Amino acid sequence: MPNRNPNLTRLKAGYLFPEIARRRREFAASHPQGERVISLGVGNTTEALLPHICAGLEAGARALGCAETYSGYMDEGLPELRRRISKVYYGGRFDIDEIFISDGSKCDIGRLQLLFGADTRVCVQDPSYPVYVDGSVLQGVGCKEGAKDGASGYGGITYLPCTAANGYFPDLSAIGRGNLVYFCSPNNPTGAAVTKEQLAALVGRVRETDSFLVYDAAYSDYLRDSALPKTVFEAAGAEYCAIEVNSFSKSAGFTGVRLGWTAVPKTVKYTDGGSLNSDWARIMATIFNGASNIAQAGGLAALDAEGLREIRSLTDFYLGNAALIRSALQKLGVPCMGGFNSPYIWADFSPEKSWDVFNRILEKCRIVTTPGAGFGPAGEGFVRFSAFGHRADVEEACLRLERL
Ligand code: PGU
Repeated sequence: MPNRNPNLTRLKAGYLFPEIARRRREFAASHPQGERVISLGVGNTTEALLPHICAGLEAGARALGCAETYSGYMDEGLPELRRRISKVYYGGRFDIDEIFISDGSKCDIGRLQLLFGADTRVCVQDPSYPVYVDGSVLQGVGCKEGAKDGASGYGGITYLPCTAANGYFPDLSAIGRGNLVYFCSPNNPTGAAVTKEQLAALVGRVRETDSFLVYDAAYSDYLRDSALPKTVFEAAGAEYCAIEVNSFSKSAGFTGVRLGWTAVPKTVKYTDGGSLNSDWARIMATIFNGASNIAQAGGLAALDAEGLREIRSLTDFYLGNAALIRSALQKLGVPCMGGFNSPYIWADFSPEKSWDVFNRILEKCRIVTTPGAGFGPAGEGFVRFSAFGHRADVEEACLRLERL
């Protein structure tokens, strides 16, 4: 038998969201009677697809049943979809071969680690979406250094604390030479969204240190404050140091349909002048065979005028949920971040430990949340509330929170 990949051994615990699902099942099994559990845990969309976008998917499926319009492998994606993404999200600045269609941004985040070797030092916002760290550890990042300090972090990873004390924007001087920097705005889990000035400073620091920036804009369609940047490419010079991942999951409700993209400008180069774009094309051609053509037909519908109106109304709905959760927590005197420009509310219960708060909310209110410690050391003491839920469930959850 071959040996187990040692990087798997280095992962500290199970992936966060299945662990939460496991605890929820355990709780339900030991409490068969009483109120049902409401999930405000994983950020999973709950509302039905809106009609125009759904019709796009249906048309995509029907086209496969007809000899004239049947299609098979699609490699990098439908040219028209790539053109539309460039137009809608980037003002048309990218050629279609700079937009790579994928089966979702999580999958791209996992794959893109192949671009950079295990010797790369990775910087992440702390707290942040756990895939940046877990994906890096799986690729061997930090394997030479070993664990940082037991419970609170990994070697090879620089944690950039984002807390109330620094306005949820990190100290950029911690980014060193040739680092790979992950940055997510609006942020999961804190809900913090960068300003234009902060983004310019971030891109400036990344360039000054010859680093790379992977910008995760999965929640950009939740931005309502028009002064806030919707993409990293609004910052001057980002086209030389950044790539952007994005998704239809949280905008069009495609969490189960699976469709996303990565924008990789041809102007982003390695230190030796090699092109990231051609390496990304090589990796995608080798280990990915294209997103579903049905999903891509849905994506095309999502990005025409009617589809964009539907995206707006769906994201408005979830933002409405976020406002309800935020005000219920504020009534209880719990300090909160997020909930505006973001579907997540980041609630401060410190000094109580995150998993203790998670258990207390589950037991007293029968609501599932996500413990902040699962997003990084600086998340300890917090829990994240997701605004993805049916309105009646969110209203019921808000009433139950009064029991805390
Ligand atoms: N990027 C960020 C910042 C995310 O929060 C998520 C989903 C993704 C990417 C993945 O999007 P896809 O395009 O659908 O692949 N985060 C959710 C779901 C949990 C998970 O493990 O992906 C969350 O609850 O944080």
